[in-house]
Amino acid sequence: MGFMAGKRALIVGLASKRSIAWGIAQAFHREGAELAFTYQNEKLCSRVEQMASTVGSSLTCPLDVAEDAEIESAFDYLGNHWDGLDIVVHSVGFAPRDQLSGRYVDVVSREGYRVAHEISAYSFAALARESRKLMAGRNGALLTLSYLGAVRAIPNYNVMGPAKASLEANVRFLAADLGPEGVRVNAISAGPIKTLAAAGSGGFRKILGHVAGMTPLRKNVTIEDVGNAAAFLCSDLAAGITGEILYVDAGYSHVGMSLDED
Ligand code: NAD
Ligand code: 0WE
Repeated sequence: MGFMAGKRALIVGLASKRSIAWGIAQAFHREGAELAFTYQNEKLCSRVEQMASTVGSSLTCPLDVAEDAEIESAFDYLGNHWDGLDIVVHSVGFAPRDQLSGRYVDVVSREGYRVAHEISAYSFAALARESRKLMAGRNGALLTLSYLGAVRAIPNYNVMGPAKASLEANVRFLAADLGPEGVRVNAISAGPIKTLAAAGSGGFRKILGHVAGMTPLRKNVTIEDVGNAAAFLCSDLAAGITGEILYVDAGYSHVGMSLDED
């Protein structure tokens, strides 16, 4: 029996088989959890339904985290099918494309800043708030995905850096608030992975090569690596861990220099 048997999890942020959310879904399924998924818009509906079915799930509903009403109706939908919920995974990040290339000081705008923070950081707190009723009285866990740009200045990541810093602060504040209710709140800070959200291919290949040469494990992490760490953090194996930012980055964040890069 898997170490997540009997757990019910909602996964927000599945877009393709390369999504980090997909690595998480597969690990959760392997460990015996029951799954539900949301999709951002109708364009993604059939793809998400199809992927859900391969991990034994027929629970899917729309959720654009920019819309309060959609957040509420997603949890209403779940409440109509499940009598409780143990896990919410937030694997959502977005800034307007014009924010993600060029010098931060040149491209940052009021609107870009607002959207990045609303979609990438506020939405985690909003999901936490709306999930409370269904998660009451269980050993619940909330998980989000961050990136090193929260704590280091990384070229072109720009306003997503401040947004991830805000997301990580959300982890600590939510952990403090929800701990007494038995809900743990953590983040995984993942190394770069080539997903749809991983910016235009050329530049990203360079990042992947740099990281693989520099990092203690001399590799890039995979969605499977992140999925396995996520399964641990959201299971009772991690009952003593909350408010944590767990780096799943092959050790990159711990080194300052490598003498045999590339
Ligand atoms: P992805 O493109 O597969 O997933 C991003 C998801 O965000 C998509 O499913 C998209 O539908 C969803 N999304 C965007 N705006 C939304 C909205 N308004 N409402 C609902 N959903 C919305 O890419 P990914 O790399 O799997 O990204 C998942 C998370 O992992 C993000 O938070 C990202 O910042 C983080 N992350 C990614 C990497 C990486 O290198 N790929 C590294 C560290 C952290
Ligand atoms: O968090 C991310 C990706 C975030 C992201 C990506 C996009 C592309 C499409 C947010 N918003 C958008 N908006 C779009 O229109 N990562 C950690 C992956 C990533 O993105 C980078 C990186 C890394 C790593 C952008 C620049 C530099 C490095």
